[in-house]
Amino acid sequence: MEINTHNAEILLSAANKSHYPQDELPEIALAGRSNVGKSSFINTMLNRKNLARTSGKPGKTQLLNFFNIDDKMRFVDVPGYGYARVSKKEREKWGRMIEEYLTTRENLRAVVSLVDLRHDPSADDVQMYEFLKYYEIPVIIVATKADKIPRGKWNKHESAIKKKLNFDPSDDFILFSSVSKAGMDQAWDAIFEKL
Ligand SMILES: Nc1nc2c(ncn2[C@@H]2O[C@H](COP(=O)(O)OP(=O)(O)OP(=O)(O)O)[C@@H](O)[C@H]2O)c(=O)[nH]1
Ligand SMILES: [Mg+2]
Repeated sequence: MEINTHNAEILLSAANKSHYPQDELPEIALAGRSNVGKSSFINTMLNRKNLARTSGKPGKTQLLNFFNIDDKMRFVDVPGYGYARVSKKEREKWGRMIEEYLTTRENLRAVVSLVDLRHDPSADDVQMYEFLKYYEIPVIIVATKADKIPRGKWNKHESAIKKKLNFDPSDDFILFSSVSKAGMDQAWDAIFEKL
């Protein structure tokens, strides 16, 4: 399939199923802790500065944001988890929204699950990975902010993350940076493979 990845636009934002696009286009969802770099990942992959809005302020993305890519596929930016300053009620609302999408969406082909290369995965990161494995949703782990770690230490950090996640070696694991664009081609290869 030929996809012009530069031909991208925000399509719509949805809080629940009734607002999802109604067609058969394959979707790749982005999951990860608030501030891990999901929106930056989308911008980098699509070669755009601020298509998916990013900020230093965590909790910026609050709905499911669907991005149309060349009328052939979509990215779905999912609000981050683990942001401390949200109420229990908001957390529950978030949980229902993301669970509904991940467990019922037939268009979903894979989840790009982002973790921060600098740190051990959080309990929420581990839970997300276990959730995706449980529902047999194909997962691509992207360890982001690799530019903040010297290359000589990448392996050590990768091993620590894999261990903590109980990583399944049949899944993809990609070291990524939105600053240097390291891992971008590999990430596209992994995504195209899932479509
Ligand atoms: N150095 C570096 N900074 C990054 C990278 N990716 C993201 N950032 C920065 O991290 C901060 C958060 O990035 P976002 O892309 O907004 O994170 P998010 O996961 O979409 O956050 P929420 O929408 O709150 O869930 C921003 O200041 C980004 O510039 C990266 O690869 N390297
Ligand atoms: Mg975001």
